[in-house]
Amino acid sequence: MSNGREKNSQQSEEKTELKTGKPSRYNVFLLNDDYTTMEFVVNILKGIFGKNLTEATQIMLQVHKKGVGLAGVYPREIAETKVEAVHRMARENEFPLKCIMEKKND
Ligand code: TYC
Repeated sequence: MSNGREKNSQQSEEKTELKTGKPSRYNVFLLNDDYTTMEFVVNILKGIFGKNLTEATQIMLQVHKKGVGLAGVYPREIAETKVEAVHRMARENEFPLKCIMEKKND
């Protein structure tokens, strides 16, 4: 945990989870850029997000046309791991692909 704000948001998330009995879920989005290849994004969606070729192609094209697309919805720690995996794969392949996560409304 890197700062106070993150600690607070995690504490309030834990309180909500205790009250509702349900873990918070996070949307994980891929962002468009001009350099990452379509083939690489499809492979990320298949390999990291468990999509089949048809689903992966649809999501990749949504990102390419609209700028952003939903790759999956997960509990916080799994979402964090997915975001890191995308960034590590992108870095290793010298692509600028970005991936973000956003808490869903409880
Ligand atoms: N816009 C990229 C291209 O034309 C393809 C792309 C799609 C890149 C989705 C990133 O998340 C992304 N090669």
